[in-house]
Amino acid sequence: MAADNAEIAELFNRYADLLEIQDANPFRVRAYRNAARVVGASSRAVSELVAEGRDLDELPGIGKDLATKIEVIVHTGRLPQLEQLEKQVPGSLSDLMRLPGLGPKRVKLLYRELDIRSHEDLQRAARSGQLTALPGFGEKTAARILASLEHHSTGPQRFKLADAEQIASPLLKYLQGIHGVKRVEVAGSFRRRCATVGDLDILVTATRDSQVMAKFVKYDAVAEVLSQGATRSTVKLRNGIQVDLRLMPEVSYGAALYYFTGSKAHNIAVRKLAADKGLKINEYGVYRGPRRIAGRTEQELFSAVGLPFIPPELREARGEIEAARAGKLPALIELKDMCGDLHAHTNATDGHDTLAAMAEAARARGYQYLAITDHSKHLTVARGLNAKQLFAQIRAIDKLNAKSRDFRVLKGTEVDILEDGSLDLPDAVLKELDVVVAAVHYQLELPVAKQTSRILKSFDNRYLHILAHPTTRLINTRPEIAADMSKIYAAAAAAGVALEINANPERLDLDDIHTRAAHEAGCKLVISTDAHSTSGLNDMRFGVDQARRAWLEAGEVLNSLLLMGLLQKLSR
Ligand code: DGT
Ligand code: CA
Ligand code: CA
Repeated sequence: MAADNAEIAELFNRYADLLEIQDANPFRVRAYRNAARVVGASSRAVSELVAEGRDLDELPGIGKDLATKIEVIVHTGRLPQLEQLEKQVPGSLSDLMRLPGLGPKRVKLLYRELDIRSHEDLQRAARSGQLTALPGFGEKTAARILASLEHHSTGPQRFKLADAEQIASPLLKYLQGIHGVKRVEVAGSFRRRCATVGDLDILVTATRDSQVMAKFVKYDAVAEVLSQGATRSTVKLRNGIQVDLRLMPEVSYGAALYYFTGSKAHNIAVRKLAADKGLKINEYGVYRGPRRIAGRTEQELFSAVGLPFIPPELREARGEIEAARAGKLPALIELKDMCGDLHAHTNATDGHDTLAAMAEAARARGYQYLAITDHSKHLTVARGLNAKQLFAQIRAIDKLNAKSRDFRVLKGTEVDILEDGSLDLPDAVLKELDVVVAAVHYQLELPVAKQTSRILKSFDNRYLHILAHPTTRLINTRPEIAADMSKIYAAAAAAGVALEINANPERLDLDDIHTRAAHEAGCKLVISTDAHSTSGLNDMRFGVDQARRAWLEAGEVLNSLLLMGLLQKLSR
């Protein structure tokens, strides 16, 4: 099988990293970053487009030259230009670029001056105090680098859910295409929609003559076959993810799906409940003595133990079994309940698409509204807007809105929360906006007391509506800020400030646990994509997943309300 979207994107990103370290033309660097983003976000496997003979230059920002490179990667899994460049600069420098605080300039300096090529080299240099001898590297920087290296190396690598989806989808297609295969489904943490997954647990049913077990281990992306059997095999793919495949009899499919969806703690609790009724549950069914009384579907299994169907997202032994017994399971929010998005960027700052294109994409999704929330001036790397530029955008939005009746672009900002807790734009402009989203973007290492009071202080500004990505974590890359979240929830609830579930799959912030705590503390909540392009609006479903894991119902998320209801609830 050909290279998948994630592999193509990875090669382009690495190439862009090395070009940047070599001070290449910024436009060239941007073109490769854009290609990585477009391919990575594509809902279809680019290798299929190639196989169908489609013109890749239909993809936004992909010209002839990039299209050819993509084809080469699809066919060979390699980017020869990258290999060429790696003869001049070590490819591993690109891993260093992904550490927070290390850009191309610093990585180049580390390499030139101290011959640092890897995480290990860097850790050694930071520990021995060598780093502080370099210009621009103080004690603080060295400490931060050490902290992030440690964060990186803790525990086994888990895969972000969106990455796991990119990996799973061509594999599922491959399995479905095998003769005799009937059902194919991913269970485990993937089905529970956890923010990250450790491995993929796939279940299949098939006819007797199907070659599915033999063909699974022959999948092109398999790097290593860890075990192989008639009904169970485990492989490791090239990108490092492990995949378990189990072939189940049709009569046991529901029981197996249930068993391997987990979580383990949930399963144990339900097994105990069943035991009290004299029943035994395993991956083949529900048994009374030797007799199987259920197992073909999950519904059958739940009925047999006297429970209503419990959605996979709730199966964490966090009170769902008690709620199910009492008939009090929440009616979980769904993607189709969402009426709009409250956090999006345009090419006025660091977004890729125009205001009009973003609005049109939101309308095409069936939304009623989209808040444009470009960055404020303090965030210079994103070319944040000053008051004057924001007023200009406000006028542009008025003009756009004058042309449409059924859709409204909301005027907004993602304003920086400064170190003293004040906001980066004057009240005179904030009061002109429909949606003021505020966020912490720098000074992430403040001690708990300072960070907490900084955020609490920002709530004093009565124009602030929403606190964006409250913990600022980036999954697998940056830990949560040190802040007293329970104080923040209490203050937000009291002040009427809404908290954001940022749906970007790199963030998912608030996560499920924080969201549930915030909800219980009485906070208003929104789900927003933080889209930096029209395709970024598609990330909404990942935020909805986390909201479901937090037990939220439609109506409990402000942007599941129609425009008038939303504006009413947003107001403080
Ligand atoms: P992960 O892969 O770390 O993201 O988390 P899960 O929940 O997917 O865990 P995993 O892959 O170890 O197993 C999938 C499900 O299968 C798990 O939630 C419960 C079930 N399961 C697997 N092995 C066992 C076992 O030995 N005993 C029990 N009770 N359940 C198991
Ligand atoms: Ca798993
Ligand atoms: Ca597993």
